Amino acid sequence: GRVVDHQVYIETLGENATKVFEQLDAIQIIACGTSYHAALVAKYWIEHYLKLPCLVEIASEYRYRETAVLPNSLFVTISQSGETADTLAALKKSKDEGYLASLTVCNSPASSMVRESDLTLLTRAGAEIGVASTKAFTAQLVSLLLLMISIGKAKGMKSSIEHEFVEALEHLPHEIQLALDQAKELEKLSGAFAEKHHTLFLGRGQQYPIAMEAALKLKEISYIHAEAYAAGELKHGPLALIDKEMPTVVVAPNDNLLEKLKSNVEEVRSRGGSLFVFADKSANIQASNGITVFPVDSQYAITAPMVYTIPMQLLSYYVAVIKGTDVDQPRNLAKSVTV
Ligand code: F1P
Repeated sequence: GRVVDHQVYIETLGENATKVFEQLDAIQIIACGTSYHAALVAKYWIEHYLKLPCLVEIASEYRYRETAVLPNSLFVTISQSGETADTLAALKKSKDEGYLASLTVCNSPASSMVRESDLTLLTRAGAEIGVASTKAFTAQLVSLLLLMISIGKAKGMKSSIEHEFVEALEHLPHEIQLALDQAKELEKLSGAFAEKHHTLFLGRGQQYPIAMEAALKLKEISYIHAEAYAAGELKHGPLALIDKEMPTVVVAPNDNLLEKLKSNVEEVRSRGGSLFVFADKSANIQASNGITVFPVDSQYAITAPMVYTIPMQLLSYYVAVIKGTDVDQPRNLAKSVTV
């Protein structure tokens, strides 16, 4: 419930950061798993608000391929542990590739990635017990938003935009609490997923990576096959999967993509699929036969990804509880993948 002190966070980057930010013309972000999904949200923000090209790639591909670097690029790694072998190898590889500098967004101050990076932004999420990353993810998103503000300031971003983002961040603990208060309703909803073998998650814009993260959480802790698609991609293949055995979760954006998303909802409903739409109260999506609407309080578009993440994580949690899987220690997974 504490208010975000964005100055403190930005200062953890150190004095050299501003000089690098003034010079940069592009950003390359590398990460794995949940951290990769945080990177994808940052891409939407950085390209939308800063108009800077932002490339995002999973570390296990980047580290092994021939890469071409955009001029004046900043190389960013995101990692909860700071020890993930693929991300660390990508960071080491980047040193000979002509980047302006490297920056790690990391939870662990004593980690290898922090040691190997020119700049560090600590997420300060505290120790995470579960293997599946949860609070590290929302903390990464907050940190990446602060990073964007920091780069924006060095690039002459309007102070009115900065104030709007800081206001959204100050409001965030309250909105997260409201989302957590909905746990009981999510528990009730979870039964509809626990009895199925598959789930489809749909999102658009900055909520598309949130749909990807929701699918990953369901896979990781409840062992249910889940896939995420950008809603506009539905008609290019996944519509063929829709029937009454395939629940579809929609992470609705509260921005100008909402109208497009409503037509995607109709595409699923008219084919007999059952829909669970997580949407802002003002979105005006009507519950009906086949459509369950779950209201989410999210006043600011910029922080909506953090807010919508909470019901997604809780849903996976309650599905896992019904299925009796080990939520903290899922089979076959390790907290830190160091090989
Ligand atoms: C990346 C990651 C986590 C996931 C699991 C395996 O770790 O894919 O997102 O939850 O623990 O590793 P990291 O680089 O963010 O520490």
